[in-house]
Amino acid sequence: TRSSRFICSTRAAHNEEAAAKAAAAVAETGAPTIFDKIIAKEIPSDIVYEDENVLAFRDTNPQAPVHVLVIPKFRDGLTMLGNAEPRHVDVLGQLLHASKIVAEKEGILDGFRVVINNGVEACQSVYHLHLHVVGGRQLKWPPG
Ligand code: TR5
Repeated sequence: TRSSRFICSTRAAHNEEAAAKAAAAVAETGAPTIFDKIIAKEIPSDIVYEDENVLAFRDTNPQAPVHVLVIPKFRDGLTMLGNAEPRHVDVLGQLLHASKIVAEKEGILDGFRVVINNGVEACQSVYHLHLHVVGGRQLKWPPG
């Protein structure tokens, strides 16, 4: 296995392999994720923006002063960007546009980053497509 599996989480090393396998399995099956409960408002979240198709809420483990997740309300097979199909083009555009609205609302239009982690090797941990909108500090490049 690649060392990247060891840097995605703070879990003990002996759990890493199992965690990676579980994540990959969820990506395959499309099992419900924690984001379904956030969308259903069964779990509270700090919502920044919402419309018919998109929900944006603050990440509970922020990596910058502003760190908001933008997700489709209807996953429709979009566990990850790598599963995108032509039918998803509209919602993909809506997610990007919502990211701009979030940046505007948060006052970071002068400098922000939109990130999609796709798959185990990119440290994706929730298999419901989400865009990270990050900013509010000087961001470094390249990312890790
Ligand atoms: O690693 P990827 O790209 O999959 O990003 C998943 C993100 O979801 C991480 O940045 C987590 O910090 C974030 N996350 C995980 C949970 C959660 C959350 N953000 C808001 N609220 C959350 N709840 C209630 N539960 C989580 N497990």
